[in-house]
Amino acid sequence: MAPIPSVEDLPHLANPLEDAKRTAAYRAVDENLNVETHKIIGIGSGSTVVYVAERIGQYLLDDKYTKFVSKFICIPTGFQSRKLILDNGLQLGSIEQHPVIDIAFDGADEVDANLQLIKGGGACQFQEKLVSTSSKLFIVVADYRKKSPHYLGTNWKQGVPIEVVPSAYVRVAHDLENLLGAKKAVVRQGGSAKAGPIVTDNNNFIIDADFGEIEDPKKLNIDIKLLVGVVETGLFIDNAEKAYFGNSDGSVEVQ
Ligand code: ABF
Repeated sequence: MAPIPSVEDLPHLANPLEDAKRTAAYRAVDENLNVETHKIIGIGSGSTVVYVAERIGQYLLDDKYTKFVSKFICIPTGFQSRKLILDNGLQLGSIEQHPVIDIAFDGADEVDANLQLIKGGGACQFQEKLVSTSSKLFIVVADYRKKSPHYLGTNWKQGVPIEVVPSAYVRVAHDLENLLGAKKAVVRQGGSAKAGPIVTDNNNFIIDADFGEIEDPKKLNIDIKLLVGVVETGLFIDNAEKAYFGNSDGSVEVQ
């Protein structure tokens, strides 16, 4: 079996952005996954976490780690995540069987200076928050575009994703704009105009609410959660332990 290639020895990928994502993800796994003590692993959604699953799969191919890694049980955050786990030869488990997770890795849409996150651009934020908040250790993996030196909402302009009960989406949009001051709150549509609103894995709708720059995401998260019809927000507050940002020059910043 081949030893695990070190990140530095890997040939660069043709696309520098993919290279940045892979470097961040590989470093995050190598520096945080303890193959002897971590057994239950949360695997998130998005394009960067693809490289997390790939890296963990590489541990399976190295004699030194095989007996540990073969015991890993990976908890998905949605259909794409389930496929990632299976495609990399890892064991698939469920959050019902394993409500306490040892370590979880996931992407983010934006990370502020206090490690507060906006997630849910991919419409999986309920499952993602269920996994990340069930995990003793939650590590974010992202490329340099996701790091915001200031407030949430500085770089991510698509708004805060909010999962809502379908019958309440008009009421929630109204309350977001009229009670919480959102500039606009729009239900997320499917690929074509005829498709209608997208439906999440939990059969709910997503509203994207534009609050501009968010100075107090902790308070906003609570205010949104209190609205009737809201299932979950894409504001992940005091949840991430660390964030790994891959840069286009191959370096990685750890926050
Ligand atoms: C997921 O990662 C979502 O929360 C988020 O929208 C997505 C972004 O990830 P990437 O930039 O890696 O595609 O967890």
